[in-house]
Amino acid sequence: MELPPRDPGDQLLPPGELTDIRRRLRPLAARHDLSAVIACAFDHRTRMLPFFYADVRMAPAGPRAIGSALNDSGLGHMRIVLQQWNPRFQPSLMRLDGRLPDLLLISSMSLHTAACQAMLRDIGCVEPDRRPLVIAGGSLCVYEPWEVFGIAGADGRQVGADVAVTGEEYVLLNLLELLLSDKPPTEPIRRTFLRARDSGALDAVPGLVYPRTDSAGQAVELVDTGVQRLAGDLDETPLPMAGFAMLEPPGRGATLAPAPLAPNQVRRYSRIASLVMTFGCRFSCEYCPIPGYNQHHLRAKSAPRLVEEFHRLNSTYGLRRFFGTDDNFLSDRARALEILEALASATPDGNPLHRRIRWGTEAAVHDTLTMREHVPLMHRAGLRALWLGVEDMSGTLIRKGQDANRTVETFELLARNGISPMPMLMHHDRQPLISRRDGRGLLNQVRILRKAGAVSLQVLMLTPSAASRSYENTFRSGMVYRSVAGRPVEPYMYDGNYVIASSHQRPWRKQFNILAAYVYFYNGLRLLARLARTRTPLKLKPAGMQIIGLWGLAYTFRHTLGWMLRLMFGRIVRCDDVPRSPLPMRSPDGLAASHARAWQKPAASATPPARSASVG
Ligand code: B12
Ligand code: SF4
Repeated sequence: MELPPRDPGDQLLPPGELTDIRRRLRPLAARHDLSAVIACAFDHRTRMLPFFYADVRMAPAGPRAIGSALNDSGLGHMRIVLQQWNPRFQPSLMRLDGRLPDLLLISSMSLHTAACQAMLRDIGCVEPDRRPLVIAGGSLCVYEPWEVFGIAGADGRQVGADVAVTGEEYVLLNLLELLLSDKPPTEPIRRTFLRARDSGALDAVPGLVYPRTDSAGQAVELVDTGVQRLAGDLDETPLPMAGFAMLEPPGRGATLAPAPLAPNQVRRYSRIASLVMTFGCRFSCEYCPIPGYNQHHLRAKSAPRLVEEFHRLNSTYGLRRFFGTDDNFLSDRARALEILEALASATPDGNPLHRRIRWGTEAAVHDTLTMREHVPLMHRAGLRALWLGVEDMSGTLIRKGQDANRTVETFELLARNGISPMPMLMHHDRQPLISRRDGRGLLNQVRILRKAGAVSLQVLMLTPSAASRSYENTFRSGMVYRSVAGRPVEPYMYDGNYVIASSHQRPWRKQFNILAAYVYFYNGLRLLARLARTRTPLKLKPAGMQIIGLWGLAYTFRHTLGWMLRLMFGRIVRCDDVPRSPLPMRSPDGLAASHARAWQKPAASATPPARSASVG
């Protein structure tokens, strides 16, 4: 089931409200000398193709957006710690200006649940009176907020976040405004929070999940204040520059360095800068939670605002390579054209912007083809790579107005115009490795795409995605594995690289097929061929991607080969139920919680069932 939308007319924030709350917060924050650390959870076991390189060489936009929003609202001392760069970071040991910060904000994707929970366990060791207010957020909390509560701590007691934000910047600012309006200057903010929580004041802030605790401080149930209101006009979000100025320098230490990464060092570690341009997609694939998350709205920044962001990030930090965090950049054709034209013609400080920036993003094949006459404009705007959701060209899996011919046409068109086409394929039970009669086979399709100009390759196994329409049925059908050869399926394995949901008689062959596709695409011979053919509009890019691909392939083998052997020889135990919150969840009125799985009744029981480390 998708996340439930708010009532029509109440899905977007009133225009100007996000700007207003930022203004309202500044004088409030000035009265309190608050400090904050934002930690981004990252499970290093996920390092492999097809995200190898981008996973650690692109400082994620979520924690940076939160840092920029807090900075803009007047919070003074802040640091952003990326576990991608600081794998040994321990929140309990962090000190900012010689003291534990007032706020610990943890950002996590579902894939990195184990790393997120480890940080929560660690900060849970600090005595409650000294502990920072712990706020969790990011897509883990949007889709499965219960994962940050009721975690078994070192001494057997439950630990967890104080509150989960199931939405974007505005929800956090809304919470802070509530707390700071009521906080005496000398009171620790966590104490203010606990007072607000126990008085029911948090219920007025949509987009939170918080635990109700017993006298021993143990969570007995979760209260869900509902789905967030979305910022409809993304120009109202704070500019993203500040987020880069507070990054913790990479290192092996458990604590914080005395100063953040110097501005002239940012580009060295974050080779790519992700940038929010648009949100949402006009399609509605049943395995994708994105349209539901956006309550079926398409949201965007204006063209002048994007010109300003690209320019300021380039001039402040020397950043040159960008990645638009779009779900489907070309969903809104008119808006996309406006942005492209502005980027192609912008001359801030007198020099053409497009000469200094290169960017890539995601789009659908169909939408790209309907804009075929604008592909040269895309190139003039600095666009150099387009990740395209090809899925399965035969249409067996999904139809989004694309077929093999249209896909090939799109790839050739982009490649001719110097834009690298980057295919994203989805492998599934019904797709063979090779097909002699038609083009259904995985390798057949990789071959066609390679010939049409594909520069990189992404092949992911169709894997259930929380809050997508097909999620529950995939579990109920018995396809999803709980464990294989005694090894539990953990959250970090839900990335599409592991075969963890299949009805195939020999699922190891699916795992083998993915590896085979990568070996077919990334190999020494192909690298040599690409090096010999650099006089194309794509120049050295295909060869460069071969090198990154070969490097990532070694990691992919290391991580998934053992899993393939388990699938081959081990016993597969399947999930017999859908993962759900072990703690009862309810809305403030005692009705069904918006972020609980749809059929999950608000339970009366005050005793949470025991947690299990495995999924399912
Ligand atoms: C860019 C991107 C990537 C990049 C990330 C690179 C990087 N280092 O940044 C790459 C290509 C590597 C990638 C890979 C994957 N991705 Co990805 N990716 C995205 C994408 C398109 C944009 C992310 C982004 O920067 N958004 C912009 C920022 C500003 O938004 P945000 O992160 O959501 O943060 C906002 C809120 O969540 C909140 N917030 C965030 N953190 C915090 C913390 C606190 C304390 C608070 C209060 C609030 C808060 O405030 C922020 C500002 O509004 C999103 C979809 C989307 N449009 O968001 C998917 C998305 C994050 N990816 C997703 C997935 C599943 C993956 C993969 C597993 C591949 C796959 N199977 O699809 C891999 C995992 C790789 C890995 N090892 O981590 C899912 C995550 C779902 C989940 N339940 O966690 C998303 C949401 C897409 C989806 N299916 O819905 N991805
Ligand atoms: S086209 Fe992509 S982003 Fe849009 S709904 Fe389908 S999978 Fe999601």
